[in-house]
Amino acid sequence: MKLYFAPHTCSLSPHIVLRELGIPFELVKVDNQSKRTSSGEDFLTINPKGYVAALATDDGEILTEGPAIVQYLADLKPESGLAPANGTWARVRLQETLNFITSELHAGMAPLFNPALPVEVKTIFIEKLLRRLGQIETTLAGNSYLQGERFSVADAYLFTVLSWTRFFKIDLQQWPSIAAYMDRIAARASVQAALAAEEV
Ligand SMILES: N[C@@H](CCC(=O)N[C@@H](CS)C(=O)NCC(=O)O)C(=O)O
Repeated sequence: MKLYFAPHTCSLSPHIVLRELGIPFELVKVDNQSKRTSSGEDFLTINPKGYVAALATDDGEILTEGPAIVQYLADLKPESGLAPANGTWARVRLQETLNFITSELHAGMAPLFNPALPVEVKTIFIEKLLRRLGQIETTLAGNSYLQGERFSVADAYLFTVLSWTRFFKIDLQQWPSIAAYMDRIAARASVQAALAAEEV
């Protein structure tokens, strides 16, 4: 199994999940500007969409799209509890949450990285993001993790995306439950190992 990643990006989420599961894998760094891997491969031949994360599975598939990758990985080891069984309401709720993170938070934040975005447009995106963070705060006020009292793949993804708020000077301390949650997730061995491995 190979995970194509770029530091400080959404590929951190499947990276954390791989470490949570204890599945052997190889990390392959991608330069998102040149679209070359660290060994000089043309990344566009691996993922023609040109973005991380991409997972090369042991049976020869290339899987892209973070929410699909983390669910595929969790299902390799159902006993991990990182995703509830398919066909249950708990799984549908997990998918609902992953979709919220990907479409409302991840896609809502992505334009803010564009230095050409006019400040008025940036303000509109930030205002919407702040409303969404308020909704996350409400969820986390009564739960240690997004799906209740158990860490799931959605937490790996939310942690990843919320860590970008530092680039936009959004102080997470204004939401006490989110701030405590970020500390809780950051303390996990999988997260610390993933962050350290991505800095090499
Ligand atoms: N829909 C994709 C989006 C992936 C994505 O936005 N990847 C970013 C990093 S967070 C990237 O590699 N961007 C480089 C590019 O689009 O050229 C997913 O959810 O996995």
